[in-house]
Amino acid sequence: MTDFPSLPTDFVFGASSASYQIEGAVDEDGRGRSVWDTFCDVPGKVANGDTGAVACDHYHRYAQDVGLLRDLGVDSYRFSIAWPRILPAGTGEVNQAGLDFYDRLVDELLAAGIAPAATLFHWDTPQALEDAGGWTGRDIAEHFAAYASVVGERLGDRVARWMTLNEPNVVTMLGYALDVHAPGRGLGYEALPVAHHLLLGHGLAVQALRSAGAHEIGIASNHAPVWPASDSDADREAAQVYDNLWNWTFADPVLLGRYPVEGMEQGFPTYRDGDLETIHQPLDWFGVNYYNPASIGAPGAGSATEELGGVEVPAGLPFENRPLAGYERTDFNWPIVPEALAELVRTLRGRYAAALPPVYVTESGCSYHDADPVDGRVADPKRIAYHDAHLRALAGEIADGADVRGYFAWSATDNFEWAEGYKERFGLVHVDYETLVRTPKDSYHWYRDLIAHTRARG
Ligand code: GCO
Repeated sequence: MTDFPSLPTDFVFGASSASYQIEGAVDEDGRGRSVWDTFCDVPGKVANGDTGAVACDHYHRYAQDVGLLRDLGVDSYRFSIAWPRILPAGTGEVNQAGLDFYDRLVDELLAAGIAPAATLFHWDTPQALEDAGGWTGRDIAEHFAAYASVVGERLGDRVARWMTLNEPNVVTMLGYALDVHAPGRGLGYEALPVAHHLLLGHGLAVQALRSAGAHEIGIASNHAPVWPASDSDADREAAQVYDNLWNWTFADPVLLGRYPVEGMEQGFPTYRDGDLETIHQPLDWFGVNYYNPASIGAPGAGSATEELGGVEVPAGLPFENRPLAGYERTDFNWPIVPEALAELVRTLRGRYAAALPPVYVTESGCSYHDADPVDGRVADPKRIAYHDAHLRALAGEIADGADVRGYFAWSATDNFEWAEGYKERFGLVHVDYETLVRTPKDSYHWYRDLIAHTRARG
């Protein structure tokens, strides 16, 4: 195959994962409970009653998984560190056995020639902290920074890239405003201070990581280009509100030191002068998680709950999700719109200009309900087409001068897809959840060839 997307020869190819989605071993070596353990125990919260108790058993099979990544040829592997493995109660006593696990993982990656890229928080808040209010309180930001110091001191010499938070917008909206993800608080608009505490945690954690000697610090920010459902003023206004909420409430404070709506911070009961300066730390890079755009209209037509995975959206919101017609969809029913990734890159360049550090796509991917392996093979041509199209979209923007330096496919292996359980499969590698056998899919071989081909041009 020679018709690969044409990317710079030093482009960083990666693959992504997250602790709770792959590790399992939830009761081992002193790990504390996380909000996801608790959430999974509540009947009806996760499809099929699935939990992360075993997941891909990566905790025990990490060496095999690193071997698969080495053979894939990725430059970098993005994983997350489980806070409750490091500080079982979220604060206080450090669990050395938890640190030891990530120490081994990092060394294994380095020995395989893969640059470790670590996320400090990919949603597994220690349950003890949630019991004390979780991200609705301001104190957790300080606890998060203390955790960042512990990890930074232990791994800062070897981790090549850091991310503080993964998708603070999803935590705020799906975990605290709605009841779709842990901790499932359903607070509606009352959840907004959560955004501020997460962002404050980000700023303090950047400072903590830097003091611990860590380099290359960023964040993984989820973005969905927002498309007004029509040209009407009402739809355009609704889209603007949604865009500010979903995209810019989380990125503007980080990159510009202000909220997208003037004075918004005054609505947060815990806001203190100086917080925005703390949040606005210089970053070495900016990570973008992209899956699809959102079509938004004025309320009244009835929210397209299929766009939200069947989520019941509370009445009284000033916007509504509408179906995005005319696009092919994944088996997860997500529209496939690679041109919106290009649009997102252009929007970020326009909005942030010189304040935008180099961009990495820290996640993009698709779920297909792949058939079980036959003779050691999983044919997944649609996953190849997805990554191919999204990488081509990036190549076009790079040719236009965008400083996009890498792409981390979500995900390295199939894994626990949160409220959807194991039904949704995003991996380049198939996992049989009965036997835990890993089988590289055709998309894995395609990605390996693309990486090798890109290097060979250099
Ligand atoms: C994310 C997610 C991943 C999901 C992926 C697919 O950061 O969005 O955290 O954990 O599995 O996005 O939904």
